[in-house]
Amino acid sequence: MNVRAVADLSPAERRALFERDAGIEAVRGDVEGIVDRVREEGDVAVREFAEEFDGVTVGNLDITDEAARAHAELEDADDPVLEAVREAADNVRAFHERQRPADWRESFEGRELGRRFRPIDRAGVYVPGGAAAYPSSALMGVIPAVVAGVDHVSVATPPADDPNPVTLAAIHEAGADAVYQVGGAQAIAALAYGTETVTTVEKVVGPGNKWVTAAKAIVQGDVEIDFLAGPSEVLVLADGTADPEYVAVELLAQAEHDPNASVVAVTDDADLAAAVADAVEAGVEDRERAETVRAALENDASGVLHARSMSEAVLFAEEYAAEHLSIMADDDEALLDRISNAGSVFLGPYSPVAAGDYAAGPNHVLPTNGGAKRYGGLSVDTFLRSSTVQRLDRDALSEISETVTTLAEAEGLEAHAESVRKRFE
Ligand code: HSO
Ligand code: ZN
Repeated sequence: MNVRAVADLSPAERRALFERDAGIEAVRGDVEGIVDRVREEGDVAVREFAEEFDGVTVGNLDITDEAARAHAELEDADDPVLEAVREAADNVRAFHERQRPADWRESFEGRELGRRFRPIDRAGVYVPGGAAAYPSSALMGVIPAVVAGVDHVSVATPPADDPNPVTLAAIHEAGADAVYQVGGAQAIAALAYGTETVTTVEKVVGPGNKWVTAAKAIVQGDVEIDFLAGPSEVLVLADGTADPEYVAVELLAQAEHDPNASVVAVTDDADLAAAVADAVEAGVEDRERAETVRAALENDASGVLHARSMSEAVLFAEEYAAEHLSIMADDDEALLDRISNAGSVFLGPYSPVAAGDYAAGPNHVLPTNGGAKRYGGLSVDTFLRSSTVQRLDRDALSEISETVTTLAEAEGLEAHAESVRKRFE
């Protein structure tokens, strides 16, 4: 990796860094065809796509009992991976329980006003399988829905001849009510529109590849979705006090997710920048997923950048709006004060992104592609909706009656005005 100066980035280089996208346009046409077929033909289409794309002949699409069995088997074997799943689940649950908003009622001069939060009835969580089987994503998708009080949480995960028992066990541990073996765009369509086997849901969430993401873009509107998530990203904001090895391992870690992952370090210290670039280079070769890592590092949206000041570095970070922002600097809290655009922030040398990816508690389903400028990651709120409540007594209505009737008449809505006056005849 060579070091580039933020100030010298060309417009094209800036665009590559700041205008990342999930790459769904290239597959949108194909995905539309898949979604339509599932919508029209239900289980038959889902089975055909499983043969075609996953190379699996599926029997029953509903594998809820298999997930429970996988969990029980790991439990019987005292498998340490199940123990890790449980510990991670406990931390994620505890963090999300703190997010449950309380209903409130307050009196504003006789107007009693309030807000109440209710979970949606049914949520669908996509859990990737195949090459990127992530039991951790099962926890991150299902637990907030369960904590929110969603009545029926279903999970779709790709079919396999030998399904990953840890993923199934994590889905069960997280508390899913139904598990279906269906993957890709067809899974999103099945959750959105329902099939003979798959129950329709109000909201579909969870990360996936570009086919999954394109399907979410297509069904959006007919059902709610969380957001369109692209490949993983990390931005490390560091000053001269940071350990270059720690910065480098953050870049290498998220780079192993995807050849299209974006990994960036930005610092005001030229020596640190050079040391990070060297440490990244030194760290690639002996990696198991060296090819993926190498591709991600060579991505136009990745790099080691030298800023003229920490202020310039902060401005860069704000514009980048990273999924994960790691701050390794002397006064990290002062830098954090100046940051608004980040999916999740990791402060200090002992908060690697991997801690949050698995077990610290916060969610790892986060906005990518600059989405952090507009919304936050998965949370309990994702599965709630709110209603407002109002009760006015006679005096309170009288107090605002003039305002209401004046505005109603200004809008030409005479019956609105009358509905208020009637109360005082
Ligand atoms: N870093 C990913 C989540 C993940 N990491 C799952 C490991 N497993 C989200 O961008
Ligand atoms: Zn990760």
